[in-house]
Amino acid sequence: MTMTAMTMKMMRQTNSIAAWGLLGFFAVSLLTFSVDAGAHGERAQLASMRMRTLHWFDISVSPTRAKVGDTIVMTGKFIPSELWPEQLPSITDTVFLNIGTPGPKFIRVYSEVNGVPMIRSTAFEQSKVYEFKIVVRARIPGRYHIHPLLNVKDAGTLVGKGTWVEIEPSATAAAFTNEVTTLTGDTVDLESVGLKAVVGWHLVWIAMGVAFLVYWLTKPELFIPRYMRVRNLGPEQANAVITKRDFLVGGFFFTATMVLILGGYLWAEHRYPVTIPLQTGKVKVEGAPIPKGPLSVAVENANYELAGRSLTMRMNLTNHGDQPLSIKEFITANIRFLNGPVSGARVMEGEELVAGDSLHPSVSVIAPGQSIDVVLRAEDSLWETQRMTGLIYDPDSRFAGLLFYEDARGGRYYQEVGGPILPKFF
Ligand SMILES: [Cu+2]
Repeated sequence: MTMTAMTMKMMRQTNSIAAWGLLGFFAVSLLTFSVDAGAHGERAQLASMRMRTLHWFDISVSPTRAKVGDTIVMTGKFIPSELWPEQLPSITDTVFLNIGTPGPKFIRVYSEVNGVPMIRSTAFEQSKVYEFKIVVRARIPGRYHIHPLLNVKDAGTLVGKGTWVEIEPSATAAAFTNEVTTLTGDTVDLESVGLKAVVGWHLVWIAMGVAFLVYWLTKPELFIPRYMRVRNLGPEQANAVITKRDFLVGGFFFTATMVLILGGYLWAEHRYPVTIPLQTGKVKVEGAPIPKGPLSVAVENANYELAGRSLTMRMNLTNHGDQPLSIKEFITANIRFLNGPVSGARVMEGEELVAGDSLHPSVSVIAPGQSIDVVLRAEDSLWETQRMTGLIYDPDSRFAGLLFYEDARGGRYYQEVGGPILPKFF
């Protein structure tokens, strides 16, 4: 078998594998969408990535019912994990705070982290608390699942917990406007500014492209006959397949393209004489220390029980304070495991991924001065429905989460706990 034949065969095989893969992908997507039309991929992210990248908490969206043109505010906090996966580009490099919505259903009016406006990218430190605020205005009616998210350079998008928001048409049913005053003092509506130019240029380039294709595709000989002719004529005669007319038409398209680009540039310069480039620098934002309180935690080991849908952590807790500390909550991968009923916790109306009575510590209250071994079990079907079972396929099996506890005066503390994890199959 010659080299070419082998390659051809391999290509055919690769193609068929790719084709089957693609078919399978579509089938699975169809199935997924028909089963759960609401979700949009947040569960598809690796379990380990959801557990060990960002701990989002205290996320609140208000109001969750609004009209077109109304302002909606999302607030919350996050802590970049100390156990950030080694293979994932770090959040300490470049990151941008954003909001995840299904299409341009909102406009982002303002965003900040720890009081610093987040118009540009920034960098975050691991194990620091960051409090964010994102202000959006509703643009198109509908019911949307919106998430806070961080775009980490080279790592991709890491999403926080989603909230359903319902947007109704405005009372007057007037079209949505987004007016801003430019630095030169003009007031423009960003919904329509420059739209004619965008449409116009698209039409020009579509016309150019179609004309170019029509010329070449309507020639009597396409690729294979031309290839045969070149082969018959011999390589030194290959130029003969290009006629003088082909040459002229090619030259015309080349010149027209250059003239259009230059013309467009000059026209834009004339139309908008004062412009500044898009800003790309980074801003600096200080992280706040984690309010750990007087509790020190030493994780000994952890198991993930497949059948029991539970994570069991064994840890030594020492209370250095003068107040008893009671364990309240464990958050990982945006899932809240509460020690007690949902009614007793700070839960937002309609909040998702909250499992009441799902955190079972062997000891709930750590007395002042006490140092004790505690077995903490976080157990709920959410492990399964949120596809956290993928944890066991991780070549670097470790977990991380936030442990919340309170003192008798209502002081609220938390810290990150994490470490290696072993799956248990029976
Ligand atoms: Cu969502």
